[in-house]
Parts: sequence; C-alpha cells; structure tokens
Amino acid sequence: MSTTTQTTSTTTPVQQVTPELRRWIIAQAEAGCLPEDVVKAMVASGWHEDVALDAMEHTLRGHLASLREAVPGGGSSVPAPQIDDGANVIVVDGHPVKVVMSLRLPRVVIFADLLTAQECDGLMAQATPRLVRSETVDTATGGSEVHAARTSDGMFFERGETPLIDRIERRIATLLNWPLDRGEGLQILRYRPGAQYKPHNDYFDPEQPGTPKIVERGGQRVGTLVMYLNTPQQGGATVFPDAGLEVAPVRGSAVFFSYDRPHAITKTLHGGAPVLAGEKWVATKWLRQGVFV
Ligand code: PD2
Ligand code: ZN
Repeated sequence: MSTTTQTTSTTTPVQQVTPELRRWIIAQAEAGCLPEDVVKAMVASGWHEDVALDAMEHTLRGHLASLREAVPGGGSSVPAPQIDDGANVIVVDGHPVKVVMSLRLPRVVIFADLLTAQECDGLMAQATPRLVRSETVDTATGGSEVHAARTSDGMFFERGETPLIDRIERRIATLLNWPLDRGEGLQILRYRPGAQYKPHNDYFDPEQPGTPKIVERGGQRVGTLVMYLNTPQQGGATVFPDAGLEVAPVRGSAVFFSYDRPHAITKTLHGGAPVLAGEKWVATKWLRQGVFV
C-alpha cells in the first residue's frame, strides 16, 4: 500500500484518500482484519493516524450502505412504462409511441417515434447557441467538471423552459408514470466524429464523498431516458456492456433504463460508443426519487 501525498503549500502535506485506498480498506475488512490493525498498517506506511481513522470510517460506512442497497427487495420505486399488458403502442395525449424492445435485467425499454422530426429539429435549434464542452457531476466534490470520459458538447434546459420542452417533458412524465417535478432539466449532447461517452452509471456512487450533497436535491437518480435527435451516419450506439446490448441511435427513438438502487446489480452500466461518421445528438432526461427543484 502506498500513500498519495500532495503538498498544498511548502509546509502542509495533504494526504488524499484515493479509490485504490478505499478498495484496499474494504478488502482488509472482508478478509476479517480488525479495524485497529488496518489503521496500524496505514500508519506504518506513512498515513497520519487521524487521516487513516477518517478514511476507515467513511469507507466502511459507505460500503455498508451499498451492501444494504444490494439486498433484494430493498430498492426504491422507479419510473416504468405500462407495458405489462402487452402494449405495443402507448398513446400519450394523442401521440402514439411504439414499444420496440424490453429487457428485465437490466431494465431497459426501447421506444420508437417518441419525438417527431420537427421536435428533434426544434430541440437541436434551441440548444445550439448554448452548447459548451460537456461537464459531468463530480461525486468527489458534489460540483461539476469537464471530464475526459465524455468528449461531447452539451447544455441543460430548465424544466419547462420553452413550450416545446414543456410538451416533451409532459409526454415523458405520462409515458414513464413519473411526476414531472421529479425530473431534472433536459440535457442536450452533441457528439462529433470520434466523440464518445465512456461506460458509467447514471446514479450517484454512495461511496463518493460528494454524493450526500448532490442527493439533497431530489434524492438519487432512478431512471434515464436518452432520446436520439438525429441518426448518425455510423457509430454512436448506446451500449450496456453487462447485457451485451447495443441500441442504435435512430432519430425520434429513445432508450429508457431504470435502477432501483445505486448498485452494480442493476446492470445499468452504459456508455455512448464512438461516433464513426457524422454527428450524434441526444436529449437526456434523468429521473429522481423525489422532487427536483
Ligand atoms: O449518448 C448516449 O448514448 C449516452 C450514453 C450514456 C448518454 C448518456 N449516457 C447519458 O446522457 O447519461
Ligand atoms: Zn449515462
């Protein structure tokens, strides 16, 4: 085990608790080591005792919370389209949405014709002047940061910001049986050739120190709807590596997935494969457990 030491000034050393250290602490606990022996080992390899104790406490607390979340039946209720009756088309306020495919684990449903061509064009036009290099929520701090894992340009609309957005958000709320006010504002992403979104989970990692602050606003994310605003010439599928599933981006269609707990057992790890030719545009709606204000 090594310590990572950063010097913020000439005299004050700051020891950072890295993911590697957290994994090591969990491995020691799972191997049956006593907490005091783990702290002693950390101190022997250069950690300050108070940092070691803090790291132990936070890491094990987070780990226990994540184990509790992994217990079957312990999950939250999630957004869900009503398709258990075998519906192939769901008509929402007169707008017919086709159900193309559904999978139980991960819970994934693919829709066609969720958006009209005019709605796709309208979203792209309204977003274009505000696109900037994408940021992702940084669960280490609770803030947002430019992330190399995502090489797209993006922007967020406020919920209900324009009549077009309001209409689409109401359609989504009805389709997924999830209240409008439990949705984040719509995010628009534009990927140019070569751009991708590396595999990630959309829920906030409970073991990250910034997560409690993020979930103060609306609780955890429990579902995602990625809507395709154009059809890239080549590439750009939304991929679910744990399910061997690749969803081709086709204008107006969408992929929905839900996760009833922030845990890998939901198998909702997913990414945006590199765009090989042309551009890819998506609109993402993330759904929260509670009211997102
Ligand atoms: O654009 C995509 O296919 C994609 C892939 C993974 C979008 C997101 N995640 C997202 O917006 O969370
Ligand atoms: Zn995602």
